[in-house]
Amino acid sequence: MKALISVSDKTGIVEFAQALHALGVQLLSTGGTAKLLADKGLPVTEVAEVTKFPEMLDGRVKTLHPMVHGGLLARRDFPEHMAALKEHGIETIDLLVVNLYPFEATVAKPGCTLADAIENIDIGGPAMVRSAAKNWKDVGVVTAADQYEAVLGELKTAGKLSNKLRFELSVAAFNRISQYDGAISNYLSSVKFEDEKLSEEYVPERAAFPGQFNEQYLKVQDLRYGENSHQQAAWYRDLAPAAGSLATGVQLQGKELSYNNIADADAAWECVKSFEVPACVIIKHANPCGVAVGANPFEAYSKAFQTDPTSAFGGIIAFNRPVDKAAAEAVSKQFVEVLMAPEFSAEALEIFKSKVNVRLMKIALPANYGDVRNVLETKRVGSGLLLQSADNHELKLEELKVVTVKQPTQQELQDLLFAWKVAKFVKSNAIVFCKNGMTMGVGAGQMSRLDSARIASIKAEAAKLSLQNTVVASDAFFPFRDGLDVVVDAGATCVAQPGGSMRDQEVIDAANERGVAMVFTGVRHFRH
Ligand code: 93A
Repeated sequence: MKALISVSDKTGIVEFAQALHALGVQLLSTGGTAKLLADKGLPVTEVAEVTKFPEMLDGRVKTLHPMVHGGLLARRDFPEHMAALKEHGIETIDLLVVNLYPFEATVAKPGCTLADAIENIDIGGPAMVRSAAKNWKDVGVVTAADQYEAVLGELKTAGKLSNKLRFELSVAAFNRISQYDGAISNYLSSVKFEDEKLSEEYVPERAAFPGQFNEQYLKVQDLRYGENSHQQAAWYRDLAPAAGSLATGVQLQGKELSYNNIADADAAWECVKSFEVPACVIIKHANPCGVAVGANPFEAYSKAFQTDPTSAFGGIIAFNRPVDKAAAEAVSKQFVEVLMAPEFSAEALEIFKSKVNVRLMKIALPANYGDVRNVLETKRVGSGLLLQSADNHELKLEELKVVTVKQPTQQELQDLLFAWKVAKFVKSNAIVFCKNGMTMGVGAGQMSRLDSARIASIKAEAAKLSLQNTVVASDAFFPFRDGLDVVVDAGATCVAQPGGSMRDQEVIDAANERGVAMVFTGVRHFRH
C-alpha cells in the first residue's frame, strides 16, 4: 500500500505517518512534508523522484503530473487502466493525505496583499484531492487531521479501508474543496480592483459583501416538517459555529425540536445572552412575552412569567444562568416547549425527568459576556437572498440624550436600558413597558406603532399589572405625538425612542406638556 502525503498544516502528521509506516505503508511526499518526515527518521520518497521532474515555479508545479494523477485515478478493476499504468511505469497510490495552502487564514489577516492571497490558492492539492475523491472505490482521501484516527483504526483492524469510510472521506473531500473554492470566490469578488495600484505590496480594499456569495452549511438534522406540516424542512449550521450560539447546544431530553422551536429558541437565546445579570426570557411566536432580570433564575423567571401568563403557555424559556431546583420547580408548573440554559443542576434534571415532552437544551455561554454574537443574517426573498450584519448594537448609558425638561431618575435610566435591550428582540413595531427589571407590557409586530402601544397596555391589564410609573421603549421614532400620548395615558413616566422624525419637536413638546421624561437613543432596532 502506498500513501502520498502533502500537507500545509503539519499538525499530527508525523505521528500519523509513523503509524502508517508501522503498518507497512510506503510513504511518498512533497518537499516540505518529505523533509519533515525524513528528519523524523521515516523512509520517504519525494514526489519529484517519481515524476522525474523537480518541483518548479516556486512550488506551483509539484504534483501536477500523470505519474501522480494516473496513480490516483486508475480504476483497479479495469484491465485497460492497469495496462496503461504498466505501460507508462506508473504505480498506484492508495491513500492520499492532503490539506491545502491556508487561503482562508491568509486572507483573514489584516493587510493581506493580493499577491499573498493569490500565492495561497492551492492548485495541485485540490487537483489531487479531486482525483482521489472521484476514485473513492480504490483510494482513501484524507483532508483533515480529525480523520487520521478513523483511517488508522480500520487499517489496524482490517488492513484496508472499508467502502463506507472511503465514500465518507470522498464526500468530506468534495465538501472541503467546495468550501475552499467558495472562500477564493468570496475573496476575489469582494476585491475593489484598482489597476493603477497593482504591485507585490498592493493591499486591495474589499467590499463588506462579496460580488458572489458562497457559504456552506452542515446539516444538523432533518425536521419533521417546516413552519406548517405540509412544508419540508431541515436545520443547518455554520461549518464553524460561533461559541455560545444555538448550533453549539445539545438536547438533553424531550421530543425532537421542531422548525418553529428552533427559530424561537434562537430568539430566546440571543435575547437572554444580552444580559450580564441573571435573566429569563420567555418567547412565543418569535416575540418575547416576558423578560426579567433578578437576583437568581427563580426570581427572574417569576417576574418574566407575570408579564403575560396567558401567552407564556407553551413558551420557549431561556436562562443565562444554571437552572437550579427552585427555578426548575417554578417552570415545571407551566406548559413549556423548550427550556434552555448553560447548565441544569441534578435536582433540576430530576424534576423534568417525568416531563418527557419538555425539550431541555444545554448551551454554553461565550467565554466572556458579549464576546461572540451571530455575525451574519440572511433572509430568502424570491429567487434571492438578503444579507446583513447582525443587529449587535449595545446601547450605553452615556449615549442616552435627554430631550425633555424632566430628567429620568437613576432607576428609570436602568429600566430604560433594560427595556431597550428587550425591544431589540421584539418584532416591529415594538413597544415595551418595563419597571424594576421586568417587562410590564409588550406590544409586538403591529403595522402601526399606535396599535403596538395599545396592545401593550391591553396585555398589562389582562395580566393585572399596573403601568403607573413605568418606562417605555419604542424600537423606532414616534412619527406623531399620538403614540406618545397612548403610552403616557397608560401610565408611563419615561420614554426611550431613537428620535430622528420630522416631527421630533412635536413629540418633545408633547412629552413636556405631559410632564414625562424622554430620551433619544440615536439608534433604531427594526426587526422583521
Ligand atoms: O503550488 S501547488 O498548487 N502545486 C502543486 O503541484 C501542489 N502539490 C501539492 N500546491 C501543491 N501542493 C500543496 O502543497 C498541498 O496541497 C499542500 O498544501 C502543500 C504541501 O507542500 P509541502 O509538502 O512542500 O509543505
